[in-house]
Amino acid sequence: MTAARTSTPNAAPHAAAVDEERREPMLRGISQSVKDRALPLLRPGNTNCGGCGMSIGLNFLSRAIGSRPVEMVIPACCGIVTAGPYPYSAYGAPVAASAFASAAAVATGLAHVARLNGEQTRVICWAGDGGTYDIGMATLSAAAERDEDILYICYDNEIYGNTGGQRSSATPLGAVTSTTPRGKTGGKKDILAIMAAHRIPYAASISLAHPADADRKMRHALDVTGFRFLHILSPCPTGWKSEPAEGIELVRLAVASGLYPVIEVFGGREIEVNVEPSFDHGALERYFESQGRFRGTKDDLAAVKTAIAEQWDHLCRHSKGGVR
Ligand SMILES: Cc1ncc(C[n+]2csc(CCOP(=O)(O)OP(=O)(O)O)c2C)c(N)n1
Ligand code: SF4
Ligand SMILES: [Mg+2]
Repeated sequence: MTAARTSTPNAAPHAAAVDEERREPMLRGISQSVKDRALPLLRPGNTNCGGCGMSIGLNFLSRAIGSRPVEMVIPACCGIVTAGPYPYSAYGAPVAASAFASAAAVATGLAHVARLNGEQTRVICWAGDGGTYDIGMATLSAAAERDEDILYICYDNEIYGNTGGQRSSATPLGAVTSTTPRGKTGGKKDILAIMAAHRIPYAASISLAHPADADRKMRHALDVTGFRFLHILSPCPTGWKSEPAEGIELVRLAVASGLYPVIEVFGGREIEVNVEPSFDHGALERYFESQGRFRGTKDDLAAVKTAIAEQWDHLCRHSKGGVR
């Protein structure tokens, strides 16, 4: 558990501090303080690279959380390095650092303790694609199947970023990583479909290029009870070999080309498409050309287009038809 560091030197009056401790007894003296809640979730001093999509995602989440009390569980991804060294933390909320395999199980425990204490705390897992698609899948699937009252958010940079950029099962076709030096030969797992297949109350994909849609979904996911899953395509300039300033534009191109469907799934069955792509071939080309990880893999574009067409054929046949 990393302690939430207050950045103001003025100590709160003793009585108020004791009172606060009483309200969040399980966290003892390291509870989220009223002062912390007024600060953003991601505070200055964090270790994220410039242009990291995860930073943007955390800032979106911060706005959606507002004054709700939250606790976060973060496995061993870039997101836990973000906090900085113990006992300091760049997070404006209490964070439990978990092993990869147990993030959803740890979050389950925290959610049950909060309920037993009669607290309104919302428990959020914040995990990378390696921790979600691969290493944490067993406990994630189990928590979803039990419909635990947790919000699981996967920021997907499509690699094991923290350990030097190895491929994960979220790495897309053609991407060069440190373990796929000639480009990955297979495509991504469809994580949203996998999670929706657990018939959870809510699953959605978030586009960092569509802030209003993202905010609506994050607020909804924080409000609903039961297991909620959000997926964020998260540009990683370091691993994608892209310009730090172009992250949002890359997401916009991924959405416009149909590569990244922006959808939500209710109860595992009801699909709504939130942003209609233009299926512009130019957008797909620019998405690939702007990232060094796709350099020399242009031949894969035809295969990518086929995969996009197949996915949208499926989505159109199963969605309610309306685009918000
Ligand atoms: C069980 C286990 N296996 C491997 C590792 C080594 N490891 C640390 S971070 C990491 C990559 C994490 O990738 P991801 O979850 O996508 O997060 P990112 O670093 O990309 O933010 C790995 C493999 C570990 N800490 N624990
Ligand atoms: S390696 Fe990528 S995901 Fe990790 S902090 Fe840097 S930009 Fe963000
Ligand atoms: Mg990753």
